[in-house]
Amino acid sequence: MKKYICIILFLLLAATPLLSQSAPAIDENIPYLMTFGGNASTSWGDDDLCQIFYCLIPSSQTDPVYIRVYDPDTGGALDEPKGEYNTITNFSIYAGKGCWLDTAALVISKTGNYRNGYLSSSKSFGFDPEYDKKWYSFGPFNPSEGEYVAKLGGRVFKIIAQGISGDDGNLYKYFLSTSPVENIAVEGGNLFTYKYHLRLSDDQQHVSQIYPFVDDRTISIQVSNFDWDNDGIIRIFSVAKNGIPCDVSGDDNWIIREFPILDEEKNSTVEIQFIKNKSVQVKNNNVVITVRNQYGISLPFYVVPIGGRPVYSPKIRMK
Ligand SMILES: [Ca+2]
Ligand SMILES: [Ca+2]
Ligand SMILES: [Ca+2]
Ligand SMILES: [Ca+2]
Repeated sequence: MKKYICIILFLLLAATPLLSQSAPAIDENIPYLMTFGGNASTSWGDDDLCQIFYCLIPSSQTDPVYIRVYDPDTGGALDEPKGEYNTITNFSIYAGKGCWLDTAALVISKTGNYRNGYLSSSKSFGFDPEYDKKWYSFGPFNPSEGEYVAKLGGRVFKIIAQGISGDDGNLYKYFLSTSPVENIAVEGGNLFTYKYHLRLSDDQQHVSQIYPFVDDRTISIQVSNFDWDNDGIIRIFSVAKNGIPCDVSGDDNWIIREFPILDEEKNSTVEIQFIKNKSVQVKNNNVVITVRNQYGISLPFYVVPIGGRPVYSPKIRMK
């Protein structure tokens, strides 16, 4: 009997990470997502004033889901002012055919119709104490409204956060929930993006990480980072890479570095780790990260890493 209790406990513990469906996820250890107002300067860390995330709902989920946004306003707590707060951010949820498949988010530049699919729900937020440090819930959404993507095993909704006007930084988080009033994870659900706009911690001991998935067509990856402000180190981990350093950008520029991908790394998750500068404190550091394959197609970052975090194997690297 004891043995079975142990097995059940193990299964419960093993299942726990699958339920961390916030973006950023707890395991990523990133404080907030960020999007600046439509008139902001890119030197504040947001290269295109727009962030596109996707929610993956497994086919097993038939009950409605909600996409919840924490602190959607720009003002009060958490956010980053430039002068007076005057920023409007629009959050829009897209569903239906084309919302994932034909998206321009697959390439790094924000060209083409990245708003493909049909607009299911939309709301703009400005300086609004009603939503300061509070959750706003979009939905309910019937999972069948999402675009069916066979290779992802489920249906996809898209959420676009776009800076409309103003010049301040909006910090926020997402949660994919089965409830409109609390965060209850969708079993087997996930969130992913092709271009991660994020805020690093002010804590110099802080380490964050994100998890691009490398598919079987990839023979090399280009890791790009924007406006890193020389804040510490970026390292790459995988089954074959044990913390290889990646060059970092300074103020208001992109740095692109290429790394080969071995056969053993195909169809697996890579970890990109952000280690804060321990000698100089860089505060309010907003950065943008993309990873592209040799065709220039952006790879997805999943908040719940596919297959779990990579574990480095010295034998693979030796070969
Ligand atoms: Ca302002
Ligand atoms: Ca706020
Ligand atoms: Ca905010
Ligand atoms: Ca920055």
